[in-house]
Amino acid sequence: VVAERVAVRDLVERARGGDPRAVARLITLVERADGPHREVAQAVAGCAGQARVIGLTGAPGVGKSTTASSLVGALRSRGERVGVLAVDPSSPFTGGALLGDRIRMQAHATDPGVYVRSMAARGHLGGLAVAAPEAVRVLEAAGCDTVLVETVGVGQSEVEVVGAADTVVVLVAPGAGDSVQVAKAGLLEIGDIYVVNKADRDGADIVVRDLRQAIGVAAPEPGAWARRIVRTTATAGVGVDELLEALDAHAAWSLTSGEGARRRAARAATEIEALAVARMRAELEASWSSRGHSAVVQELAAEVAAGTLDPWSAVDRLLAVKEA
Ligand SMILES: Nc1nc2c(ncn2[C@@H]2O[C@H](COP(=O)(O)OP(=O)(O)OP(=O)(O)O)[C@@H](O)[C@H]2O)c(=O)[nH]1
Ligand SMILES: [Mg+2]
Repeated sequence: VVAERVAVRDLVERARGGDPRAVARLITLVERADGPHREVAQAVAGCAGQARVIGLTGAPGVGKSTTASSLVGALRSRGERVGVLAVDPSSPFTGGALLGDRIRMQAHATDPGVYVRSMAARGHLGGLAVAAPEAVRVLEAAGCDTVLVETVGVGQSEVEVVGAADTVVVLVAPGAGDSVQVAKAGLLEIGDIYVVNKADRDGADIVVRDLRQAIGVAAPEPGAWARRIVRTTATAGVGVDELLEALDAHAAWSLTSGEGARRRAARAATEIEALAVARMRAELEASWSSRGHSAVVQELAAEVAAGTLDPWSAVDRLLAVKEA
């Protein structure tokens, strides 16, 4: 453990100095969560809140990675250091997303001011709700001014991960079913900025009109953030300046309104709760397995299946076994 602590401190030091391999190694430690991840957490805790975290979400293929890549370009020309996390909650592997993102991020592949990384859940305690913000802190420790978090897909856990960002960007594009998907996934509630990408295609106007209607941009409450809709053609870099301007406006509003601080606290609360529940579950399972609980579960299950016991009472008995 002592050796690991020293190694972690050394890694964090190298990450601070901008060594991309050290950053990659630290994120792997965070992601796997079976080594000195607590040392990593302690070492980078002080860096919390140093970067602005921008979440990008939307249906598969809508243009998140392409948009992220052009944003990276714009932020780099301001001299910022940028991190990109592509998060795939549904996959245990850092697989498919990575390949496409590597291609789309190729323009930045040799830029030492850009870190691109894919992450999957991989059985982390508390899942990506814990691992993703920890990885963000690693990137903050590495001196990133902005971290872009892109999720693959639009399921519940994606919304959770991206919803924890300082600014949430929801992307839509002309194409059948897309606005339906957005509405279904609850993305109409979480977006601070809506990007209608692929504006070079037919139907972009209709998407803008539908969105405007759906999110009611016309009438924000006094002092509230007026949600914006930005059109982009990410492949050509068109609209990226407007997107960046909207992002800056939201960052400024977050600061003056106190919403930024509120979100960060909420994000930390989510992390703590996810970790606590995961730890309790692990402790419970460990205690059960040491008491042969699977036999007890099987007995109870037989009774529930036979209709001689209800599942609530079965749990009462199961927990009584644990506490006994
Ligand atoms: N015509 C057009 N095509 C675009 C635009 N933006 C992205 N694309 C294309 O759409 C495809 C998907 O783009 P990505 O950026 O990978 O989309 P994504 O949302 O990251 O996709 P996943 O990560 O797989 O969910 C690629 O072939 C892009 O070249 C655009 O503005 N116009
Ligand atoms: Mg992508």
